[in-house]
Amino acid sequence: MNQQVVIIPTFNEIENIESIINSVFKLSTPFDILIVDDNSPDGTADKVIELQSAFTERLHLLQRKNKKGLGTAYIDGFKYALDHHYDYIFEMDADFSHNPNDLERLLAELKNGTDLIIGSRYVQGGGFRNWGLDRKILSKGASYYVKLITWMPINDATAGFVGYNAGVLRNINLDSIEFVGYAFQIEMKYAAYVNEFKLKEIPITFKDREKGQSKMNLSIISEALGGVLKMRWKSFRNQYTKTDKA
Ligand SMILES: Nc1nc2c(ncn2[C@@H]2O[C@H](COP(=O)(O)OP(=O)(O)OP(=O)(O)O)[C@@H](O)[C@H]2O)c(=O)[nH]1
Ligand SMILES: [Mg+2]
Repeated sequence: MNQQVVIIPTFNEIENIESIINSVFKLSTPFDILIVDDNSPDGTADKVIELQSAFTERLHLLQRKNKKGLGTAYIDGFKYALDHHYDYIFEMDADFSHNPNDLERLLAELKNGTDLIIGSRYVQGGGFRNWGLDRKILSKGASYYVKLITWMPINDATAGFVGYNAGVLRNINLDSIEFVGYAFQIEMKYAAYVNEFKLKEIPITFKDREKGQSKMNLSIISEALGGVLKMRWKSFRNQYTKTDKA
């Protein structure tokens, strides 16, 4: 019965929340939405609760008490999605950097047998709109660095617009995923890769947030630098693999 769900983590996204929800529900394919909010002081969750009366069955909300980072928000969201038996589970930002209209293209790839589909800025046809040169250099640099250390054949390792076949999330060891920022995105792809799931990139155009505050900071970068080395070590020790595969 349940099919696809888009998980959107939020922290202070009051300026985007209503329009991002409406943009997903406007699609001709029915996607459910799960908002994972970390007690945003701007009242993002209250707005979601208000909208739930219009979209009763399809709009879900997980409220966490404190700001605990994007990575753990997704892990909690994945567990919720698996408990609710969704077949296809997506990650998307609330700030319109990812275009909700691309969800249908991503879903089609999962239905065609890809296990983890990546909306990629670094394949033919992909790119950016209005992103600063500093962020571009950082993102591209991170991707080269990840390839150098992990040998994972993915061009956009930090991409946050991705979809999973539920089997991926059931079979990788979610409890071993420890990172919270860009490194979280890398770690999820790497865990799927070392478990021999089929990863694929299709082009998307990423655009800078127009509304709301950026949450980018230096600790996110330093986490990724050391984190990628640690991931390599964890994979040697088989920590991304479940011993009791479903
Ligand atoms: N629940 C939760 N969501 C978060 C947290 N940090 C960021 N987010 C959300 O995760 C998504 C991506 O975060 P962004 O702040 O857009 O990160 P970014 O794209 O690297 O940087 P900017 O767009 O410049 O802000 C957005 O929907 C945020 O609201 C957090 O600690 N908890
Ligand atoms: Mg953003």
